[in-house]
Amino acid sequence: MKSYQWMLLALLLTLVALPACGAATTGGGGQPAPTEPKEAPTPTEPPAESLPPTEPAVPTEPTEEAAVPSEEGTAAGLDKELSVYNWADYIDEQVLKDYEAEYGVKIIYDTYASNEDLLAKLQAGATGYDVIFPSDYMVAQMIELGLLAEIDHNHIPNMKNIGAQFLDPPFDPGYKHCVPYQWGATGLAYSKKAFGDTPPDSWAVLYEPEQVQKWAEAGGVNILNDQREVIGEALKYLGYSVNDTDESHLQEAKALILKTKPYIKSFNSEDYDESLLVPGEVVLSMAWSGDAAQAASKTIDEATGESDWAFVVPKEGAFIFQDNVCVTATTQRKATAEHFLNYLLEAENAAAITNYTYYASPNEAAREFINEDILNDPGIYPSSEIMEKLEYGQPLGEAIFLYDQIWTEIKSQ
Ligand code: N2P
Repeated sequence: MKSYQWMLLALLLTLVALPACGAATTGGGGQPAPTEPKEAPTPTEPPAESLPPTEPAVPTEPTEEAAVPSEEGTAAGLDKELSVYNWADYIDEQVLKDYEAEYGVKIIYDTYASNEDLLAKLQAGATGYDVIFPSDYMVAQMIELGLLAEIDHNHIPNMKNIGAQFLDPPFDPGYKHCVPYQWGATGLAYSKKAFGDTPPDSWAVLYEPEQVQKWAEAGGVNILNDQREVIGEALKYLGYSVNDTDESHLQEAKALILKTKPYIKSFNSEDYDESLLVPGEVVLSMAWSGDAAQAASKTIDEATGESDWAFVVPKEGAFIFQDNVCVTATTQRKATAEHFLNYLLEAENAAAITNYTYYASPNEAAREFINEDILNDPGIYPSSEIMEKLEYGQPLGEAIFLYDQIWTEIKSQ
């Protein structure tokens, strides 16, 4: 482990050792903090299974057998609540409601805008979350920081639904801590009306000041509120890797972003499709593939069948991401969390999620339930030619501090 990671780990261990009442007040986004059921206060470290059985009245983690619901579909052995922390606008909430209704488990749901926000929340001592959805590089980083629990695949038989090419990712070999959720790419969402005959094909529309100024004046420009994305795509535009850690390259990227920033209307990665793209509050946005496709699907002109929004991966390339569902190291409801992961991997549920979010699914068995127009959309399932230009994020090591510093400067100027 590198020195900065030891520092983070030490900080984390100090924070998770704080009393549960403090930790229960860390909910984000103005939403209620996830709380433990009253009769089961959050134990502090070490985990419940290694504590001496001092208080028989306090329910401990359900046993393996008890976690499996009976054939009548009762929720025998499952916890009363499960705290789920996901990206904004990244699930069909009906799937959550169905789970609650079917198993009697109340889902406490909260959302975040970026991997870095998720990490910051956990490192600030939020021990109440059971299930989280980090991307590839963040899974690797969280494993190294001890933030994820190992899961028992005997409890997740629906892994059989996952395509073979997704089963052994480099960021979590053998998927010991997570299961795959959805994947996508980053690119440009643009208004077809505004761009007309000359659709964008390069990050230059966002990173060259005179170009972004033009689109700012034509109706507004949004970029994702995500440091890896904004810095990474600038690096890509400059011909470097999205994972570059060379300080001079990062300074070049920063200079580029600072020059274009005055023309950026908003940094929004949470509800930009719904609040900016669909109502035409902007004409151009850095966007994740599914969000762009969602906006496109919601702006189809009934008369022409044409949508207002289109999506393109710029010719310089961009991020590709594999998002995952993982169990936190601090969970006290691991069996329920695994049960929920397994539920998300049921073919119909995975399909319902993709049919709602418009992100690509690694779930092979779900394909037959996914809408044809989604399966055939090259913005959602890119061609092999586009795939070659996409690059997965990697953990940045010590360069994380430089990225943080650059991001703070960008956001504060
Ligand atoms: C959906 C969030 C997509 C997750 N709004 C990007 N990794």
